[in-house]
Amino acid sequence: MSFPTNFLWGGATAANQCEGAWDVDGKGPSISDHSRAGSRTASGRRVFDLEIDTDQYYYPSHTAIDFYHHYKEDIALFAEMGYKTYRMSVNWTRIFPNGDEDTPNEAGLKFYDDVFDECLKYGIEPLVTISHFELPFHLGKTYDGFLDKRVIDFYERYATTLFTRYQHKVKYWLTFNEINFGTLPHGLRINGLFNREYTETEQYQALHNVFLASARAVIAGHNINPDFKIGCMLAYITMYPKTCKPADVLKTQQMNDKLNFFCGDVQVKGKYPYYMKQYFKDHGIDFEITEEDKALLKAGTVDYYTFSYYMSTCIAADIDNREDKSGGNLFGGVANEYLETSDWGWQIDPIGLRFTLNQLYSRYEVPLMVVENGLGAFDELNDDHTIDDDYRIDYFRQHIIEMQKALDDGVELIGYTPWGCIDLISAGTGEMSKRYGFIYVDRDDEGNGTLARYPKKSFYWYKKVIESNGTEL
Ligand code: BGP
Repeated sequence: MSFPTNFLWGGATAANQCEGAWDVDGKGPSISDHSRAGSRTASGRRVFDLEIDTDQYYYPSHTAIDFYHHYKEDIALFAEMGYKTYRMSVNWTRIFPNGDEDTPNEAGLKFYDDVFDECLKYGIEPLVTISHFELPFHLGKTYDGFLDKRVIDFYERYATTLFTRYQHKVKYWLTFNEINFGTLPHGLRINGLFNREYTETEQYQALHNVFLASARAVIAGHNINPDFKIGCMLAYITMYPKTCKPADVLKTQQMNDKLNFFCGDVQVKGKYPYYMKQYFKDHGIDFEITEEDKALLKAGTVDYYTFSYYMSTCIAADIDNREDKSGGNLFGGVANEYLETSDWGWQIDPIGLRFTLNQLYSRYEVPLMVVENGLGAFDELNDDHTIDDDYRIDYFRQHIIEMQKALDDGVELIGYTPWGCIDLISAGTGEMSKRYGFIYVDRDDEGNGTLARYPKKSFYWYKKVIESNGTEL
């Protein structure tokens, strides 16, 4: 079987990692604008630090690749590749600079009108993430983010503003990027928890409020335009038992439930799963879930499920999987001897994508979309401005073959938007040199460079893939 004729081939970015222009046209600071590429760790990797008590804003995200002023050129290149869809995010702080204003910033709204018009001019369907690591800094600093229920109202107002304004331009929406990331200690900032230490109860209370915000947005969106397709988005890190020891298998199931399935279960099935209720009991986690909340979660379930897929990991019963990160990822886990890793230690596992697509479809039976997948690598710019990224082509080829097989398995997969389709700032490290794109951007980790865009070898390869609807790989 080949890819369906209306398959949504495209690419993905996020505002905070590409737009730059952090304070232009009335934009306020987001949590990303308070982040900077930090010091290098012992392994040579950078970590992304959050600076709370300073007015100093840092490269990279405040300038990034200046998509704000290059969007026409960039979208023209996406169109040249034949994109059917472009996944992007709206920067909350362009629309509500502090997050708690009564009225939106017209200049911010106008910018996205222009971006969407540019996409539609080429027949590219925008796929919009409403919140992708761009929480207004003020909401974190003053309210402790989603820990405060008023922030649910602010989010709903923001989402409703977008739905109303763009109802004739955008059909596909995602409420929160990688919502499950907010359950990890280093992910708390995305929900605005960064002023102090927070108890586990508070962390789950904040996440609960994010679920409620998402559900309210789904309901509001469908009221404004019943044709809207509103989805969830999770970071999915496929987990295998390290060995066939039953204890390893059981541990894998437990970690998988908590880290991969939990948020999707709430957003697709509309209720908390039994294993989390038990986890809360066992750990003395006690926050209020009212009858009204339960009804809201039920009424605000998503239309489709999307996820990022970069790697798999292995879980063992007798070690602290969260501490051991030899599997190369943020969820923890140990190395898989059968897999190779990227330059950043992420385990490359195309077959794991087929496995995951089947796992998710059998659980949810809603349309699926892979909205992030890709290889962060060091690219070399040749003298003639070409880039021979055969390793990236190889990575995508293998993943697309497995998606094809998942379609053959009967999975309803409706789209594929590789991550960082144009080089941008890494969310995890703040580096520019961790490049994912089909398009090279002349800019380095220190912010030097002309910002010129150069198609890589993979650009022409992906164009052919889309043209042939996935048959020429
Ligand atoms: C996901 C995020 C993206 C993106 C990607 C790659 O977690 O949704 O924003 O950045 O991962 O990660 P990194 O940039 O750390 O390589």
